[in-house]
Amino acid sequence: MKRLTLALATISPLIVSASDRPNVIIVMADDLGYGDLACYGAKNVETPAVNRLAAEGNMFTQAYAPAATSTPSRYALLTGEYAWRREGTNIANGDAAMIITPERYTMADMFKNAGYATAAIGKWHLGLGHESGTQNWNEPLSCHPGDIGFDYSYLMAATADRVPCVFIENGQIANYDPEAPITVDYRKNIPGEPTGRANPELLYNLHYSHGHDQAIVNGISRIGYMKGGGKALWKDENIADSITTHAINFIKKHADEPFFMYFATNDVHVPRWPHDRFRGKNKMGLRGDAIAQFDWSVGQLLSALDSLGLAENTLIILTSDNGPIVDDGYKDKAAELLNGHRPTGPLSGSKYSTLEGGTRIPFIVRWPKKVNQSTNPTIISQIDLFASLGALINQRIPTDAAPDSFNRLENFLGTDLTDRPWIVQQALNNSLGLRIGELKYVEPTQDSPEIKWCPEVVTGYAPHPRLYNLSEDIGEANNISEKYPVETEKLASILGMIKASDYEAIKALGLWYSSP
Ligand code: NG6
Ligand code: CA
Repeated sequence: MKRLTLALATISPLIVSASDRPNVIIVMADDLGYGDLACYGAKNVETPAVNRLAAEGNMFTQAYAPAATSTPSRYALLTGEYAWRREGTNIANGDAAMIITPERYTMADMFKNAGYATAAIGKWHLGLGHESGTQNWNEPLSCHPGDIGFDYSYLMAATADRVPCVFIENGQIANYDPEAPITVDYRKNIPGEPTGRANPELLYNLHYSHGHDQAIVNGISRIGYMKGGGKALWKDENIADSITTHAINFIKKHADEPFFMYFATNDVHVPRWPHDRFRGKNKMGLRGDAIAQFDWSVGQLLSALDSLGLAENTLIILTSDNGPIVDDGYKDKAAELLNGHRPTGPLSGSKYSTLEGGTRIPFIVRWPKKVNQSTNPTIISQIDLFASLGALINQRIPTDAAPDSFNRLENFLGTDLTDRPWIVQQALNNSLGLRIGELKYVEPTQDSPEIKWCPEVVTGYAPHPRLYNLSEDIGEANNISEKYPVETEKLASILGMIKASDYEAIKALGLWYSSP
C-alpha cells in the first residue's frame, strides 16, 4: 500500500522545538452526537466546560469519525488505517484479543518515541490479550496497551454494557479481589449465575430494552456472562469519577514532561447510569445527565491544566467516536424525554449509519499558545490526526504505518481552510459513504434498512446507489443519483480507487490537496 503523506509536501510542517512541544490530550466521547453539546446548538442540556473549550479554540462543524461504531473508529484513529481494510475490526466483545497487535506502530508509539509520557484512560474496546475468549482475568494479561505504546493504561476492556465489569490497569484487574476470581464467557452462562433474562427482579438500576440480558452487575444486565469480581467490580455511577481521577493523576505526575493522553469517556454510551449529582438538572433524563457528566469530566481536566499552569501549551482535541443513538438497549427513557432535542442536530441517520449522523461528530481543538478562536467549517477527519500529530512532534512515521492518514496539521490548527478532498464513512455493516465537497455518495448494500435489534435506527442502507447534495440537503432526504448518473458513477469509481489505494488514479482526476 502506498503512503499518502509523501505526496502532501505542499503543507509546510509547523516547526515546534523539542522544548516547546505541547502536551496532547484526545478527549474521546462515546456516542456523543453532532447536536448534543450546547456550543453545537443543543438546548436542553448545559455543557459549560465544552463551551469554554470551543470559545477558546477551533470548533469544527464538518468533522468526521472514520466509522459509525466504536471499535473500527478507534482502530482507525490509533493506527491511521481505515478499519474496513482489515478483518476483525468490528464491534469487539469484552473478551476479544488485542485487535491492534504489539508489532503494529500506533499513534501512542509515535508519541512514546518522541519522548512523551503516554496514557490510555477510560473505554478501550480494542481487545486485550493474545487470544479471544481465553484470557485468564485473574493474572496479568499476555498483552495490553502497554505493548502498543501506552506507558500507562486504566481501562474498561470494552464498553460498560459488556463484561468484564472491572477496570484494567496496565494489563491487570485494578483492585483485584482474591476472594472473587473472575470468569468471563461470551457463549454460555456460568452455572448458578443470575441473568437479566432469567432474573429481571435483580435489575434494580436499569432494565434492558433489547439484548443486554446476560450477566447482572450493579443491578444492570450486560452483554456476556461473568462471575466474580467482588470489590473490583465497577459501579456505573462512579465510572466518570474514577477515570477522571486517574486522568488527573496522570497529568499531575507528568506535569514536568510532555505527555500524550487518550482520555476515552464511558459517557454517553449505554447503560447510562451517571452519578446522583448529575441527575435531574436537565429536561432529558439519563441521557442528558450523561452529557452533563461528560461535560463535568472535561471541566475537571481543564481545571487541572489551569492549576498546574499547563493549559497554555496543551493541545486538546475533543471529539466523539461515532454518532449518537437514543435507545441502544436499555429502558432509560432517552427517546421519551428528548423534549425536542435532536442528538444529530440537522443530520439524518445515527450511530451505525452511512448517513451523516453516523460519523459527523463534534470536534474542538484548543491550544491557547497557537490556535486562535474560530468556528471552522473545514472538512476534516479523525483519520488524519495520526500523520498530523506526527508532523507536530516531528516524528517520521514508518512507511508501512498509518496508510490512510494525511498530514493535515494546519487544518487542525485552523491555519489552512482547505477541505479534505474526500471523506469515507463506514457503517455498521462496513458499507461505505463517500463525501467529496458538497456531494455525498452512499454505496448500495443488500442489508436491511433497519437494524432489527435496535428500534428506530436509520442505517442508510439501500440496494441502489444514492447521491445527495449536502449544501441543499443536509438531511440527505433527496436522492439525486438518477438525475445525476455521471456524478454518481464518478463518486462510485473514486470510492473504488480509495478501496484499492490507487492514489495515482485519484490524483489524475485532479482530486488532491491544493493547500496555499
Ligand atoms: C451493539 C449493542 C449496543 C452497543 C454497540 C456498540 C446490542 C443489542 N447492542 O451490539 O448496545 O453496545 O454494540 O457500541 O447488543 S459502540 O459505540 O461501542 O460501538
Ligand atoms: Ca461509540
